Formats: sequence, C-alpha cells, structure tokens
Amino acid sequence: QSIENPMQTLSHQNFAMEDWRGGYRSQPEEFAYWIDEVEGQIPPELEGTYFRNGPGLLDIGGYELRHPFDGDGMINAIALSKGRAFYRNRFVRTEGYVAEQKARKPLFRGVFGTQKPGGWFANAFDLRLKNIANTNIIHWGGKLLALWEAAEPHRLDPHTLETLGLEYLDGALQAGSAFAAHPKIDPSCDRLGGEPCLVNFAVKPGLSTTITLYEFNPLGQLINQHSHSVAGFAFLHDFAITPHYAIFFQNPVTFNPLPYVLGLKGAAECIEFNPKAPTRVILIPRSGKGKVKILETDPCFVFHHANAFEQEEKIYIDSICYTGFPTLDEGSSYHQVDFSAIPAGQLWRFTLDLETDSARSEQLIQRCCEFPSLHPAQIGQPYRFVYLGSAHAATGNAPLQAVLKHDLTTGEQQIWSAAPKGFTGEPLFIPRPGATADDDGWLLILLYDAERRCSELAILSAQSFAQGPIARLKLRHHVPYGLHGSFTHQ
Ligand code: 3ON
Ligand code: FE
Repeated sequence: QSIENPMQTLSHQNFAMEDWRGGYRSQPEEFAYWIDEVEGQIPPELEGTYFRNGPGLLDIGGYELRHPFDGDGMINAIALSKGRAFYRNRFVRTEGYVAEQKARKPLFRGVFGTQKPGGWFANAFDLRLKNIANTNIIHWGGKLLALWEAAEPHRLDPHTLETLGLEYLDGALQAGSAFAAHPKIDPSCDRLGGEPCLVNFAVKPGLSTTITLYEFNPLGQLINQHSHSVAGFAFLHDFAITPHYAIFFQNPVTFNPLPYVLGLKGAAECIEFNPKAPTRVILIPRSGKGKVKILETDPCFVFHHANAFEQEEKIYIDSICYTGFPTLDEGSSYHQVDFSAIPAGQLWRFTLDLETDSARSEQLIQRCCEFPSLHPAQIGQPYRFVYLGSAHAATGNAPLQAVLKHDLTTGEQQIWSAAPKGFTGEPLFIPRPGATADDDGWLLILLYDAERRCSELAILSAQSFAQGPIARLKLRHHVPYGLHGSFTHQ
C-alpha cells in the first residue's frame, strides 16, 4: 500500500467516488468499548487520550445538510494505556443539537448553506447562529473544550464526554462571543517566563473586522487580551504565532450578505474570492504594545497555517493555499463534487520582511494537501518536519488518502498512502517521551476504510513511514470525515 516514489504521477483516479462518499454518512450512535481488533502493536509508551472533533451528522431527521461543515459536532476519544485502547464517541449537547433531535428537523440555518425546510420564506431574516461545536477539541487549564469559531466553546467531561455547558474562559468571553477553533500552544511564552501559554483569537466580521487576541496560562487564567480593527471583511479561520506576533491572512474576498439575509444562501456561500486583490498579511504584536503591521502578497485563499517563526530579522509562515475559495454550484450536492474542478490545497512558504514591508512566496509542496501538523515544541519556532494529509497522486485535486512527511530543510518527502480504499485526514504528531530527534514520535490518524465501511485509528512511526502503520485499531463502525483533534498525556 505504500508508494516508493512520492513524485510518481498516476494518471488514473485512485479512488471510487462511491467509496469516498461512504465517509460522509451520518453516525448518530454513541459508543463506548475496548478496541479488541488491533493489527500490529500499540506502543506501550504511547499513553494518553486522542480527542477528535468533526461533524457526526450529515442530516437532521433525514433532512440532508447542504455542507459537511454544518454538521453537529461529535467527539471521538481514544484512550491509550499499556498497549490497550478504549473508544468513546459523543455528540456535543449543544442547544441546537438537543432541540433539533427532538424536533427531527432543522430548526436553524447553517453557515455553509443548510436551510430550514420551507424554502426561502421560512429562512429569510433568520440570522441566528447555531453553535455546532464541530471544529476542534482541546484540553487546557484542566478543561476539555469543543470549539466552533463563531461562538463560545462547550466544556465537556474528559472521561465521559458529557457536555457540561458553555465556557466563558475566566471571563474572557461573554454570551455570544466568538472564539476561534485554532488555538495554538506556545511552548515558551514570553509573558510567563518560558511557561507554555494558550493563544487564540476571536473575530467579529463586518465592514471592518475586529480581531481580539487572548493568552491563557496553564491554569486557564487570562493573562493578556487586546483587540484590533482591520479594514474590510475578513474570513479568518486559523492563524499562526511566533514569539512576538500573531499572524493572520486576510483572504481577498468580498462578502455580500444579501442572499443570506433573504434566506437564499448560507453566510459562507456569500463569500466571493477576488483573484485581483492581494492577500493581506496582518501581524499583531502579541504583547499588545506596538503597531499592527499589514503586508500584501499574491492572492490566495488560506484556511490553515502550518507554522511561523522568526529568523534573522525575517518572519516565515507556511500555509496551505488555494487559488480560490472552494464553493459548491447552486443545485449541486457535495456528494457529487468534481474534485478535478476545484482547486487543490498546496503548501507555500511566505517570507516577510518587516524592514521593507514586503512578502515573498514560494511553493513547498505541490501535492494536494491539508491539515498540517508538527512537533508541539516547535510551534512558533524554526522547525524541520511538517506532516499533512495528502492526496495519493502527486498532482491534481483529490480526496486525502495519504499521509505526507516533508522535511523542510532538505525538501525530502515520505508518503504513506491508504489508497484506493483508505481516506485520511489530520495526522497528529505525538513526540515519544524522552525523544531527542525532531521526528521521534508517532502520528495518529483516524482513517475511513471503504473496504470495511468502518473507520480505524492508524498509528504510524514518524521516523519509518513508508512501511505503513505500526498499529491499526479497527473501530466497529464508521466515523464521518472530521476536522481537528489533540492529544493529552492523561
Ligand atoms: O458571516 C461571516 C462569515 C462566516 C463564514 C461570519 C461567520 C463567523 C458567521 C462565518 C462563519 C464561519 C465558520 C463557522 C466557519 C467554520 C469552518 C469549519 C467548520 C471548517 C473549516 C474547514 C476547512 C478545511 C480546509 C477543511 C478541509 C477538509 C477536507 C480537505 C476534507 O476532509
Ligand atoms: Fe481548521
């Protein structure tokens, strides 16, 4: 199943559309069991819990969602201890999930275009947001938090995954506050004398956009907060940090909310990419002191950044770029998406020069890829390896079926592909306790196996990749393709 030469181009399609679609079926059930079907060996030193969030439902009472990103958040937890694994999944009991499961139909509109039944008339002027808690899950300050960028986090019990309620984070948030789904753990925070801190942001978009930056100490206490206004509408899903800056890419998009207000489209469907406008790189000093800097670079659309760092008076930022904002044609379904007709994500490096206020960009990876991950100690620091979910083929757009390891110092790549039946997502790098080498650790990846129509947790050794997983923990059911996750050593 592994491919020797990552540069090979395969001319045929490496997956069947029907197999891919199988990973976008609702999983309404909640399970809790010991995983007894394990191929290979779970490393006994790998102790802790892998949490992963993502849409669990692709329908509400039989009403199909317009887009998977509108799906209710379902948390997967796989606890690893002494070479054994316990699986549990639970939906976040958001207000919307509870109400809609009772009503057996959509009661809210989704940001990505899901409408309430009844046509535009039933949807017009309903601008309430349903907090679906589906994007990420983190453990910080003793709290397990399910995140969705347009509303407050939900706090969960880390053992039972029971929903405990909305979380206001030491008073940092108020009712209805946004809180992004991409917090970063700075391994060595200036304001804490080298202790780690959690850095995150909140966006309030409009004619101008307000970005609020937050930092929390390991106890979850707010240690720093400041807000900044930038011109124009901004869609900011992720950011990157260095010791001194929080960096955002303001994608060149325009937002015309009229069809949303009138009940014709979802808010995200009203975003339009403008290939003639530059991407604006926003650098906010993390201390809160000093001026916000804005540089311009070539137009691209970015959801995710891999990492950023400061080196010799320059700032580097590595990001997954698309040549446009991926949109669905009116009347077409995501189940029928023509992969070759939409842009592929590719990794680019941007070099920012704050002396000359200029940015340079170069492509690092051509193969279609998403969901970058790296060694947690290298976040915001110069780093060597980036791990990504990638397509099987070296060129073209396709679903993620492989895991890619890219050495940023040599350009060398290793790939493990699960094609034609396997579909991947975010690989999470966990350093081996006591490791000294940058890549001494494991990658955890929840993949969908269309052969069994079930999912599994694959554990790869990050150093010896191509031979494939050292352990495959087979689940008894499928988990829909998901978004982001994290690992706690508890
Ligand atoms: O009206 C504004 C516009 C807008 C779009 C304001 C707003 C805050 C309400 C808003 C909301 C944005 C939201 C809720 C964004 C949520 C994004 C999300 C759930 C997921 C994004 C995922 C990104 C990627 C690149 C996923 C890739 C997946 C694959 C390659 C396939 O598995
Ligand atoms: Fe994301």
